[in-house]
Amino acid sequence: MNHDVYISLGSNLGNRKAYLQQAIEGIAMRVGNIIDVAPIYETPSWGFAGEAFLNTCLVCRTFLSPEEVLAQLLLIEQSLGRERLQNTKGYQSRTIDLDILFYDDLIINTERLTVPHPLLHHRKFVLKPLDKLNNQKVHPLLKKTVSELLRTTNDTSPVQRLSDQLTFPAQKSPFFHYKYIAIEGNIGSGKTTLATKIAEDFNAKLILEQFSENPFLPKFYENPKQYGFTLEMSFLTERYQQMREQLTQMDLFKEFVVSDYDIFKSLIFSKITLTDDEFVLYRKLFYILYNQIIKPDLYVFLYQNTERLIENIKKRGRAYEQNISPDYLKRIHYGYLDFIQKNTAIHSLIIDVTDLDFVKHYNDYNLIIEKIREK
Ligand code: PH2
Ligand code: MG
Ligand code: MG
Repeated sequence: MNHDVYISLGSNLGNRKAYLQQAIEGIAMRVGNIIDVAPIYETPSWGFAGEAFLNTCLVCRTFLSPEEVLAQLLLIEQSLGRERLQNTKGYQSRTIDLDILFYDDLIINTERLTVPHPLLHHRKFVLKPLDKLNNQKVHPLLKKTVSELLRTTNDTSPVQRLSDQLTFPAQKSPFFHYKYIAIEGNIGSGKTTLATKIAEDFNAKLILEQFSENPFLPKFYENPKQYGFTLEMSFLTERYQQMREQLTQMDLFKEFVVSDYDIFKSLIFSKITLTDDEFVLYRKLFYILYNQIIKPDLYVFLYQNTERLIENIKKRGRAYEQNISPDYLKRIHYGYLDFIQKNTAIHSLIIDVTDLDFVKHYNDYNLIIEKIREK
């Protein structure tokens, strides 16, 4: 499950803005995806005599429990040089302070953790940025919106908005633990569209299958028996060569890669298109090549029903595809499922896209991105 955690950030020692920025990077790495960050405010120290603070807050989507979030925030504070003096009463100046304000609408009262933050409504240095982030957020205990809390707080300190903004790294890659994602699916399931969109939005390297340049494909659809083996051989050679060229080990460390196929489809298709004898020979060669290739660390399979596949194939209107039979599509579908079930070493994610239109509807697209992120 995903949770929205609101976190307040404050610094009044050293390069305050740099500490806020580094804390954001830390939160993006260790806690979850940053949804939004408020502006920065300069605020007089509240509750003690000290240098002025820079304060802001952010909302972050996380899989961690509140306790786990707290543990991560403490680690980030430590790594940014936060010192907690023992045996001293009251507040101390600090390089960075990270506090949980809200965690969904949970109310928590343990020895280590009080959520919502118990002083939140008495602090303009919290309410002011929070109001910019989400003024309609309702305090689960006080049952008032942030906007009301800001209007009625008894804190009169002069908080001053700065013009500088913090940058947030969230959209760089939501898939930061994956280096290579293959998008797979039947003919017409939308894999190329999805892979292209992901590559654009998240600045990934895109590898697209060069099927359109395969001169055997139109011939094959007209005469499958005669051209099956030639077609499969030519696909395999092309795919192998492309993967060898594009998926060098170097790339894998530099950036994340998304492709609209995985080379295993060669075996899935040829099992259907070749005679038994041909297939045995083909499979031998296939594994020799397959073993030399870097495998995706996430295999996303788009499940689409046969009727919509045929609709999509009609829509894109490649002449040679128009006579593809429902039966052929069904056999390919089961070929894929069989592969996913048997190859347990593959980290796969099946996404049912039958009711989704990720081209037209941004929400549908986001749903797919969320599923990949969760995985
Ligand atoms: N944090 C405190 C105490 N006082 N005052 C300001 N202006 N900003 C803070 O973040 C802050 C404070 C305890 O955490
Ligand atoms: Mg605090
Ligand atoms: Mg604190």
